[in-house]
Amino acid sequence: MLVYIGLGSNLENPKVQIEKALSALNLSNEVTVNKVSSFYESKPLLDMPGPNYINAVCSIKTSLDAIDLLDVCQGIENDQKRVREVKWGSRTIDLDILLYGQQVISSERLSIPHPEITNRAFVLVPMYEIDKEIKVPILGSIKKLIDRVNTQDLKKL
Ligand code: PH2
Ligand code: MG
Ligand code: MG
Repeated sequence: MLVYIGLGSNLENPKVQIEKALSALNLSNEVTVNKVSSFYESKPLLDMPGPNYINAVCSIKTSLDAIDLLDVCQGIENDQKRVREVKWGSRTIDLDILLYGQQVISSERLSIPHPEITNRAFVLVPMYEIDKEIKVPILGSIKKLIDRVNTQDLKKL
């Protein structure tokens, strides 16, 4: 299965946090990191207080089902000492499963495609960078989605 994962961090050396998470993903059983986007910097959403974020997207190949992959992602978040306090608050690392093949999943723990995908330039732009032909189930082509967001405040590093 080809899966897209969004990575984000705004604490404790964000670039290193993202690098660490990418190696941890690649070292996980049944996960191979395929492509990795550039890193992008942006302000926290909704003018939340806190340092700027670094975001990136990777594609992986995996034989894990979506829930087992979520466990892997949350294990990595825990290993990198993520603390869950406020919703959308600052974090050392966030791993979001954006797309799981062309599957649509709506369960208590997982919503795929990731429900916020359409609003977030820091997700759409790196996705488009690694694969210009992505089709997001229900929502349409990555190209069409990108045309609808403001990409001006996103800085490619
Ligand atoms: N993630 C959030 C909240 N706000 N802002 C930016 N720029 N990048 C993020 O990854 C991000 C955010 C919660 O997941
Ligand atoms: Mg997130
Ligand atoms: Mg998350």
